[in-house]
Amino acid sequence: MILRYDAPAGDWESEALPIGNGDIGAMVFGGVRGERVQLSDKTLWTGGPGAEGYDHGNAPRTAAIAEVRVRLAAEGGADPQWVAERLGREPRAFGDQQPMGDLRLEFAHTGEVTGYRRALDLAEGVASVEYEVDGVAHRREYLASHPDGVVAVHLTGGHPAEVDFAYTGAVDNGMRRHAEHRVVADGEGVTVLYASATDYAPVYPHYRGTDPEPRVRAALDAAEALGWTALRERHVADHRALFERCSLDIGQSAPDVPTDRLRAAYTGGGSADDRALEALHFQYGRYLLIASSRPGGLPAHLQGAWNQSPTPPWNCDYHVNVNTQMNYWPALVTGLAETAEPLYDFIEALRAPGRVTAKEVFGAGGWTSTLSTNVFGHTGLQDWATAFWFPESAAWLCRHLYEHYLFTADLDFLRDRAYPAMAEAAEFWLDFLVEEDGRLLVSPSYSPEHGSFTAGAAMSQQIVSELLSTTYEAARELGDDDREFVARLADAVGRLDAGLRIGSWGQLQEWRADLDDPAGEHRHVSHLYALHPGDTIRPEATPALARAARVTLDARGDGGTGWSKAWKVNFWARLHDGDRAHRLLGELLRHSTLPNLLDTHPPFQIDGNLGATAGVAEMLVQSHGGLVHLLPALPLAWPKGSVRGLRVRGGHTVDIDWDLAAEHARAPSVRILCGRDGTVRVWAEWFGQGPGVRVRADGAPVEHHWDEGVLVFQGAEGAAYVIDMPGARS
Ligand code: FUC
Repeated sequence: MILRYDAPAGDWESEALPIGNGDIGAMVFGGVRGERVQLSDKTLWTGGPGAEGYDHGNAPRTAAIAEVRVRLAAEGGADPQWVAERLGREPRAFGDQQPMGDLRLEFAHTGEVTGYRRALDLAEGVASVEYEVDGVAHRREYLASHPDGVVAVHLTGGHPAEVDFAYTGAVDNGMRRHAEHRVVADGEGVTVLYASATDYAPVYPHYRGTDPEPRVRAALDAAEALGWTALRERHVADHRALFERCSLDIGQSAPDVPTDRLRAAYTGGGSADDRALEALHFQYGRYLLIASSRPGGLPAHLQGAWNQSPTPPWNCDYHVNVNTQMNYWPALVTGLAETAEPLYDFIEALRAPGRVTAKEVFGAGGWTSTLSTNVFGHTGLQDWATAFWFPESAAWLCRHLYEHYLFTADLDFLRDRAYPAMAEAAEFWLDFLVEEDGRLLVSPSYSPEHGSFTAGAAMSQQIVSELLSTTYEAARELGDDDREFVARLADAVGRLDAGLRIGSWGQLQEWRADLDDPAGEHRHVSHLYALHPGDTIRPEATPALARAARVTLDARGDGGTGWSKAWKVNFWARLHDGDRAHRLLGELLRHSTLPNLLDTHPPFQIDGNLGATAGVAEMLVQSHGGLVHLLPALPLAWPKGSVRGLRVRGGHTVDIDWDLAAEHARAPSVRILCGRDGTVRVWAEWFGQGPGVRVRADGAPVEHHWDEGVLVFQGAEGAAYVIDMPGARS
């Protein structure tokens, strides 16, 4: 699990290698005579309180909303420009995420350089550079430590002639920032330590905390006292504890070519080198999430934790009409629940400003947010006509809180963290939905970035349905004694249009009216939300809708930008079409992946990396409707393999070994480690194949029964159950 190259990086976006400790992101170039380590700190932003005119995007719109609703009801639609003129508002002091600066190391090498190698070890979380020059072997290692809050570069073979740090980001809001480096000599070399912080705090309305300078000093003092060896050991232990929870073997072997060539030679045809790239890319997604999202910090933004520009694409913000959510799709299923903590804190922090937006902009209770947000609670309006309107984003974010509960079965989390945010987001919709022909609709509604404005676009209805019904389920589970609220929820769930319609050419409709263009190839396929990340459409439970989803996906095609292809991997996996999911993964790797394996929209966006990692997990295990579904979308290109440590809803961990070409026992062998006591229901296609599915724990048979082809047994927390079919034949 190593990315490696035989030349230094020239280009930041496509070649430099990312390391990060959640807060600080560093891009390593690996230059020989001049090394550049480009640094950013996720909390450093322009805009927000302290900058001229910041108002969270709030402006009264209730009268204008009423006007738009009347037009939508009368005419069935409205032009985005016309709506934006009434409802939009140019953002004021939204701000940009800022780079912190560059650490530059100069070396007095003169001779010819030989044996150059630049690498990133995903399992250790350490980047390295080695080469020989002037008869001396040089080696540098680079890490960003979460436990010790520093970036460290360790050099052996020769001291840098000069080490320098220069700020590159600028702030307009009075935010205090501090970054400092220190050069420490030790027995075997030199260590350059670096730390940064700002006085940002995620607290409405001021978003300011304590002086950063003492925190930076303290981190550097502590790291210096530890010394390189201990610092490295602590970092690797911390990183490995997360990284090693999940492993994937699809028959890859470490190829003997640099990663950029491996990617360039990738065909998607299932060769051993192709599989090596696929497995590496899967783990790279997990690596990137660990490096860009750690407890106590901000969530991963559009570029994770990495940014070199004072005016980055889309402000390096939190787009919550798909991108931020996609960043967290792999977290739970691949055993990285901790990396989602920043998202949960972020959602929590959006409630206070989101409450003001709900009231002032929409004239409703509860809380909401729109298209995208910054770190200062910009939950209000923007003016990009074909995207700005997306009040469903808060509800979509809440899905992540409820999913955390489903995956961990942690009732305290549901009570204390998920439910309060969900219930308050639900309150917004109970106030804001409109009634038409006895059905409750979202109006105005805009299918993300595709439109046009209508009432009741499919995605809007699907998201709000999901929020209201999961909130209702949670209310019942927790015994919420606010009877009036629970009754309002139940009533709304019953009257809400579900946003699931099959249209004239067999497609799943994107809008309430049958307006879909069979030739349209728009990258957003938002109306399949109910297929993924939602779970209302399931081939076994709703076959007609699943067929319609397939028709829609076929029409939209296999193209799109990076994140769009990553989403399609997930869609096809949910349709149980492993070969098609694999084909989309291939599209992503061939056309939307840079030499350093970062996803490109273009430009670089981290969502495609993280979305694809989630998609591969979806190909191997799914868990809906109280079932663990094994290998739901295994492609022919992966006939033999194993996966360890995938998590499923219910709190269990799943390991699978498969070898579909084996003469005997073609059926995979599965191990389920139970996270809690209770009934475990398991389904796999091969169960129907032959005699004698066995379930054993500690080698002893476990009592089980069959319920319409589903294997059912009682699991005990902490016990491991092995399921196999020794009698199976090809
Ligand atoms: C959404 C997408 C765009 C881009 C932006 C950051 O608006 O539709 O393609 O990814 O986010």
